[in-house]
Amino acid sequence: MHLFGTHFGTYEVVRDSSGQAALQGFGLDPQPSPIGAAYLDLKDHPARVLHPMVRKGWLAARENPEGRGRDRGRDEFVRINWDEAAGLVAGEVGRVRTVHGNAAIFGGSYGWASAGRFHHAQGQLKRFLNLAGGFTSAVNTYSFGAGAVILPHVIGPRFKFATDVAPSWDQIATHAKLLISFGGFRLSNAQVEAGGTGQHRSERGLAAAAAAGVRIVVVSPVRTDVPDLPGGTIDYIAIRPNTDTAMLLAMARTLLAEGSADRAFLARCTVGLAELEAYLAGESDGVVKDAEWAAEICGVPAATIRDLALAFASEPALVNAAWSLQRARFGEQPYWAAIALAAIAGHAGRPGCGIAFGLTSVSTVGQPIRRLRGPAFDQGRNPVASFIPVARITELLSQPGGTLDYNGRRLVLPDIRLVWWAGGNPFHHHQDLAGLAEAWRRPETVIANEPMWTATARHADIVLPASFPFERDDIAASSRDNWLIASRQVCAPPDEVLSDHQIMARIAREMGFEHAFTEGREPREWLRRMYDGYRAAHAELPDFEAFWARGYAALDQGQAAPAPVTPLADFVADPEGHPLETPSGRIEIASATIAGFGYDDCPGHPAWLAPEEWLGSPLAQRYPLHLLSPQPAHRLHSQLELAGPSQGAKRDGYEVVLMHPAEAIKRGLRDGDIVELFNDRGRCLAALSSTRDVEPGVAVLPTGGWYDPVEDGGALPLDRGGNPNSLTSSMPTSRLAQATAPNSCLIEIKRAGT
Ligand SMILES: Nc1nc2c(c(=O)[nH]1)N[C@H]1C(S)=C(S)[C@@H](COP(=O)(O)OP(=O)(O)OC[C@H]3O[C@@H](n4cnc5c(=O)[nH]c(N)nc54)[C@H](O)[C@@H]3O)O[C@H]1N2
Ligand SMILES: Nc1nc2c(c(=O)[nH]1)N[C@H]1C(S)=C(S)[C@@H](COP(=O)(O)OP(=O)(O)OC[C@H]3O[C@@H](n4cnc5c(=O)[nH]c(N)nc54)[C@H](O)[C@@H]3O)O[C@H]1N2
Ligand SMILES: [Mo]
Repeated sequence: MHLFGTHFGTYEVVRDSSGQAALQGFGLDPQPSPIGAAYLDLKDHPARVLHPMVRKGWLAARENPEGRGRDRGRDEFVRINWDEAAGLVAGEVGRVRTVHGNAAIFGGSYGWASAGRFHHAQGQLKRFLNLAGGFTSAVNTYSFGAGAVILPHVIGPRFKFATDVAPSWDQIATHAKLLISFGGFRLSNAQVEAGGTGQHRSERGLAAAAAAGVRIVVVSPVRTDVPDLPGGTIDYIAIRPNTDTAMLLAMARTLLAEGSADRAFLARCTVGLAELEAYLAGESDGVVKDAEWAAEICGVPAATIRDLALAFASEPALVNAAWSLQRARFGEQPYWAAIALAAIAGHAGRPGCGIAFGLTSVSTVGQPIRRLRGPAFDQGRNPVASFIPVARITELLSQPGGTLDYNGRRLVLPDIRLVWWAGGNPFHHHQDLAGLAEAWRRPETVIANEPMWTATARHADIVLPASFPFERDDIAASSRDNWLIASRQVCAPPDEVLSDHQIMARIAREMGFEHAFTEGREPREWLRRMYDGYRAAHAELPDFEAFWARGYAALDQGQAAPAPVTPLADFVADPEGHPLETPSGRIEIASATIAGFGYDDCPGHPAWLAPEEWLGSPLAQRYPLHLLSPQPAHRLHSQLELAGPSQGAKRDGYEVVLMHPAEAIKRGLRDGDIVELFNDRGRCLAALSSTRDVEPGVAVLPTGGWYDPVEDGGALPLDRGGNPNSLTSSMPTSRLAQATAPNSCLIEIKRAGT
């Protein structure tokens, strides 16, 4: 079977009588996504990068690195050939490492690139840079940056990733009676998994739980986070954005104060209850964190909070929080508070109960699949120790020699002279893009491997044309999915377009280490080697030839039912025999380690801290709308933005912002108006959809619109592409995780051109 693996899942390649290829959903996938089928729309798109290109101003200042970045992002490019490109790039890498040292090269290069594990752009770049002496790197993700730092403190490093925390859907359907989800279930997100999937099963898992009689309650500022499910109803509770921690704490306080806490469980499995209980009782600040207190903050009636808390404690129950909650200021807190609540109710570690983070945020959370180590391409070892938490890129570029607190350490920021990005789009994904653009002009050279003229490519000096995933052979796989896909080339790339592997090999040749980079292997041999390495741990898999001919392989296929998953079960059954990997060996409701860091933005137990930007802050007088920027339903971040589904979802060519009709009327706006969203950081355009799906005071603009700033005489540039990061703040979640916090952002909206 001829298959193509993408982050949206797997597609069958079909051809018409003239040989023209098209993609259709994989026959074994019960619910293929229509979005990934549009990949081939990009094949001949005019926005493709077809040749190596170099920025004019950079070339003119070639001999003088100082100030060379001044016009970066505003300049024109000229075409060069691959020999020239390889010479320029090798020359710069050589110069920078000799003059400034390898730490002056930033190769953190965050981004989703392709689902294929061999041609994954970052892996290729990092292997190359490691062989060249190393680079300053980045840790953690934009997706789960706060979660991945707080969870190891609270439940141990084994539970750093959301896929390892959630009970499986089958267990939830069988054992839970109540599922409360903060941030709900935005099902369009479950189409996606890094590395792809053979079978989409999340929506079915949720529907089966509802059909089995699990009562589901969604707490969210957006009604569409309640999906339409055949055979089940889901209750909706409207909440003010960023106030979930207050509600969770008030639920905890209710149980503790009203005799509904599972004290025996708490004594056996947790530490730190006394600190949290004292805080909730107001011993330190005189404020009792009860339901009435939270109601003022969240806009949820006190009786609703109290009733939900008591229901949660009285039956087998599970609390879920979407990943979006931790992509907000103090995003560590709602996760910590949710764990505390599940522990206070005594649910943690019980089958189908306890906690989950991101059921439906991506497709693998809640899947009953054993943890796998996907086939991996060897990146080598990075001898350079300097790194940033990934979302501190603006600080890194603008504050050489500065320091950054992070998870109990103090990092010193190196002086970055060369930035190389492959497979990511920081001018889509980072917050406060005007701030990034300014910091981005400081380095002497920026190189980008890109298939398309994205905003990042336009902000580079040397642009190297990379092939699309459908233009090469690869193996698509994800570490929490049982499918391996033989992702085979659909068509050849244009003449001067190379895969990232070929690009890096070409430059390695120029620098004299091509053989170390390729080890003399052709890509097909690399695929075989990766597959064989994986098969060594999974002997039931067929050999490479059989896998390649068949098009896929699936572990655990043919079993009557995949093994159910109940995280923390061993621990709860025997806390002494199976301690957690936390300092106490137990669930840390309060953490002496975190308290010891002395961070006022992340105290030693879960706490309500008011963000600088939320509907209750003074700034809301001037900017009275809370902007949320969820994941786009019709594309993957900025990828596929120019393909059919994403273009079709626009109105009059603009991204669509959602706002409540009462807010539209207040501003004299009507559905379909082209509006300007603005605050002190930026301005962008979108078409207004006036809808009761969002609560008053909230505006929703998905991510991924291509950043396209123009100078129109206003104080700040105007982004015509409707990228919410023209407005968001790059303030971190806290000093603990230093993670991204785009969901704490206040704005105002007015008719465009007024
Ligand atoms: N406001 C706001 N901002 C956010 C978020 C939010 O919730 N709100 N979410 C954040 C999150 S969770 C994430 S994960 C990030 C995502 O941010 P990114 O991962 O940076 O977004 P993508 O658009 O997937 O960028 C991938 C880039 O790789 C290119 N590419 C694709 N295939 C290849 C290849 O084979 N080779 C090369 N060289 N390039 C390739 C694509 O053209 C694209 O430009 O965004 C973050 N930004
Ligand atoms: N189609 C598609 N799917 C994707 C992606 C994509 O680009 N396209 N990206 C993937 C990636 S990289 C990631 S990390 C995941 C992200 O998965 P999530 O982080 O879970 O997704 P979001 O869409 O950002 O947010 C989900 C919902 O949270 C709600 N929400 C936001 N803020 C708050 C709040 O303060 N309180 C409450 N109660 N609710 C809130 C919003 O209404 C939103 O609909 O999605 C993945 N799935
Ligand atoms: Mo993400």
